[in-house]
Amino acid sequence: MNKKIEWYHDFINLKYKPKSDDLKVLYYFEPAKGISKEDSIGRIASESSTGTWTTLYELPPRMKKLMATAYEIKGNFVKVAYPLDLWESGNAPQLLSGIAGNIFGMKALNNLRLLDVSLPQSYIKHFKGPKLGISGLRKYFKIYDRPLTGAVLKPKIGFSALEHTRIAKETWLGGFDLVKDDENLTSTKFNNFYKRVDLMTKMRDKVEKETGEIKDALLNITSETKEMMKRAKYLHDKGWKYAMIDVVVSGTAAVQTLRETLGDYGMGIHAHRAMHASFDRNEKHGITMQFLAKIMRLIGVEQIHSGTAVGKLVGSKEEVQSIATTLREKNVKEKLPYHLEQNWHHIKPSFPVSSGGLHPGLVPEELEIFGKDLILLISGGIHGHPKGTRAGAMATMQAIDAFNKKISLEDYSKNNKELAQSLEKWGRLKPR
Ligand code: CAP
Ligand code: MG
Repeated sequence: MNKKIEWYHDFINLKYKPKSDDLKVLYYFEPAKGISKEDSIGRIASESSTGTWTTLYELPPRMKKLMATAYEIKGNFVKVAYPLDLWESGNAPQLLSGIAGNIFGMKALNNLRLLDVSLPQSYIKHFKGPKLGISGLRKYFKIYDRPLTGAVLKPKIGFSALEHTRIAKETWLGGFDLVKDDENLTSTKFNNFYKRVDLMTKMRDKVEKETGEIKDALLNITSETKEMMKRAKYLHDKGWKYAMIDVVVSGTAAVQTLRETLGDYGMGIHAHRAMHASFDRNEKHGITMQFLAKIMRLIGVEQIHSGTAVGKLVGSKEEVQSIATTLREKNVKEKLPYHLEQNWHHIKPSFPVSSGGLHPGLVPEELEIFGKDLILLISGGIHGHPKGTRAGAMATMQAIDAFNKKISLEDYSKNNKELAQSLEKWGRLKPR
């Protein structure tokens, strides 16, 4: 019985120096009881590349060159290098099926977390990245000195298309740039997508004329892929700059397809991340939000929800800042355990989106965390303003002004009554 039945250890070589066109992945791992570190690491590298659970009768010579190599182990962290030839050009789902696939379910591992991937130029050159990028969007809106602002209608779903449009008008007239659909609002009996777009288009034109400002909306096209393409065209025909997609539930393949479609129209994607917390919330297992953000920037969304640190949903300050770094910077330096180095080459930056439980009193802290290159979504926090949506949006814009002028909200609110009313209701509350 001393015949070799496994070849997992063939996937470990601590002397290996990754090649410049290798893909490198950082994992956190915890072996199951009775399994050594080497046995679990070998399984990670094997199952995510060319391996199987046992030795085989024959292997073509090519196989050696395609195997992944675990090359650095520090405590419970391991780095694995993957040869470029293992990967199909421009195929995001295939990458996930490998480095984020079966390995999460292996019995030999109690926990496994994919923290980050470092992608070589030879891999990213097959992806387009964002169509417009932060500077393209700023140029479109002619806004350079503050975050772009927006609000989701609340409650989430239930308004008719007409009611929806009336609230949108108030949001825009309060000074916001964007009005956003909620993640579970698509096209329903009581609020048909096409009707909503028709009414919103008329209202946008009216408000733009009245204010002289550029107004847009994040209308949710999430659906079966061909229907998404149809909805994208409809938005383009009506002159919208964005389409919104729930990117996790739609999947990377659909997002890639829509990046092509929308890119041809000169439009950008707003990426909502509904369902992300099912795989990124457990700190020991699953996939980080930062990794998801990286894949989405690669495919080419203009902006993606990144958490707030101070609002109602999970995500620490370090975590949201690491997501923002991945999305916005050209040359990311390694910062363990958050991210590996990444040179983005031709790929433009994307905006982080902060949303969830925000209100004007939290604006200074949020801008301190993210800086101004941000999409700031304040929803319940404007529609719940004591004087209504328009006053809530005004209070938010006043809070941004105060921050930019380095004046405290309390002082600024002396001459800005909407901000004063907002502070009276919520103060600096951090909702849970
Ligand atoms: C925010 C929101 C967003 C979440 C998404 C909601 O509403 O519309 O979907 O912010 O979370 O439904 O909760 P409020 P994240 O501003 O009224 O809380 O950005 O973390 O992905
Ligand atoms: Mg929502």
